[in-house]
Amino acid sequence: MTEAAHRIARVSARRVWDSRGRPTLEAEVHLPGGVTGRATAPAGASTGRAEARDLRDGGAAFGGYDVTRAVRQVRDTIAPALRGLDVCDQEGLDRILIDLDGTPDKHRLGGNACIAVSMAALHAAAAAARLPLWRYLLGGEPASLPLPEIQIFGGGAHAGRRVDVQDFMVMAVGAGSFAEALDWTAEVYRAAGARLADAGRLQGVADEGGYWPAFDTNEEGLDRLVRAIEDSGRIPGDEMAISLDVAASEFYRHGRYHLGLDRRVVDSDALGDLLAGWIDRYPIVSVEDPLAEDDATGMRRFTAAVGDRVQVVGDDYLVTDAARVEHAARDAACNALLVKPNQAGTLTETRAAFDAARTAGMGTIVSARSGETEDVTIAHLAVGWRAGQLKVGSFSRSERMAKWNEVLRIEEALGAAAVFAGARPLPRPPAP
Ligand code: 2PG
Ligand code: MG
Repeated sequence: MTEAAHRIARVSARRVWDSRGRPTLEAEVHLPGGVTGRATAPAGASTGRAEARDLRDGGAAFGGYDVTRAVRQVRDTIAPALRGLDVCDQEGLDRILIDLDGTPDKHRLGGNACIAVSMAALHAAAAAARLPLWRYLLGGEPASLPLPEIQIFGGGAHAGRRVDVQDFMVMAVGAGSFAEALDWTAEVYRAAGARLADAGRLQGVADEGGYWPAFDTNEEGLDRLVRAIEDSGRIPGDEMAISLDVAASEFYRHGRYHLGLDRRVVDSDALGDLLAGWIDRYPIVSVEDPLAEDDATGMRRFTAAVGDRVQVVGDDYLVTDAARVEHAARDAACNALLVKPNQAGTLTETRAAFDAARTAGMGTIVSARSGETEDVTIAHLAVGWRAGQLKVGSFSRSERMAKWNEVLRIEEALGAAAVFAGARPLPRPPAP
């Protein structure tokens, strides 16, 4: 492959539709000889305030979510700037996007335009090297398959605030392979649905495919998870553990936490105590955004109280930002990073946050957004960057299953070389 074959010939963008039926931006990077990379921007619902901003049209059409302005930015501003550049120089390309945008939150070009182009360029570079993306990223390093974190019940902003906790998830900490982790989760998902149906409470699914949380209290979600794990024939804790995304910024107002379902307004310490009580009583191994993005004291206190036993994940709190990760590591405000490329806006910045977490000894969880498409880039990033975990939503709806299925294919391609991270990335691996 000659140098010329790596020079970007054309960058294009179009509007496609995401899993919520909203417009989103898809970018393509074309190289000479028909080699192409393509990627689609995902979109969050419970977004951190310091995330990269999507560029949306506003107005009446499609609820204001249209992306024609972002598509135009790719066509008129980004494409001419990238033409002729070496597609393998991801950092150089991303630097141009950052400089062209010139704002701290990428609102001029749009975080959606930037991340789609950044990921499309990576796909094109891998295609030019004639390698699957995960293998291109590994660059000869041994692969590691992430422990999946899979939602069973959806809540919070993904279920009309029906319950306060956003994600009730399971992690197959006792599974021996990625494929086995999915087998076990499929049975838990089925068992949870069967119980809800028996109780006359099966009311469809939330945004990420987890069952709609027709619960009387937040804690009922935990009870139902444990029963579903047992019904599926797995041992709660040893084989199948629980993980929560509290997404607490969503119900934090004026320094207090408003638990709508439980009809309680609590302060930071009380919410921390409530969650610590759940950790004592249920086989919970991971809690994401236990306190709000502005509640650094609460995050520090919570991590000091339970961080030796459970993973405390920063999502809204860290927004995939290297400086924030370094700060949180110094403060011991959490011990794991949720890695969402569109929070950063380019892959280079995403990777910087990832590396900062790894250097600080923090866990790494590559994550999808609640608004997704069939794009499977994050499955490749998780394997290619050797992340400890992968969070994609539930075990239904094809925008979710596309990612799980992609990792299955990678595991199969690795054959005997496949090493599964299992529970190793977690602070307290359960006894075998
Ligand atoms: C999260 C994500 C995925 P959203 O909070 O971790 O569950 O949700 O994409 O809406 O931010
Ligand atoms: Mg989250």
